Amino acid sequence: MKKMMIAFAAFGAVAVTPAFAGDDMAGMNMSMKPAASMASSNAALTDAEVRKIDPASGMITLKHGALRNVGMPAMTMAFKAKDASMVKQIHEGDKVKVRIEDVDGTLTIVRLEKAS
Ligand SMILES: [Cu+2]
Repeated sequence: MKKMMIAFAAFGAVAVTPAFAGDDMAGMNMSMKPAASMASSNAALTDAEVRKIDPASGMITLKHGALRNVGMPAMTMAFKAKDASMVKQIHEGDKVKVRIEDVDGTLTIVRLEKAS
């Protein structure tokens, strides 16, 4: 009887260890996802200058530096502003820092800060 108990205890330990390891891995994956998305929202900002603002369409024309994440060299072009509030907080000629991302196929200003 004593031998059976030891055998059960040993079996139990072996069976439980991989399960715990699996939970650990799942926990790590869960905690890494928010970190990855935070890295995305804190991604590098690119210097740009506001050339034209069209409040009606929510488009902002920027003379922008190279945008590595969307594979675009420096140029002047219009972008969709993610929030209408972006259009209100800037004026033509302002120096800004922006994050441009491809949102469902539309190059969109997802972050906009005034450069000081
Ligand atoms: Cu461009």
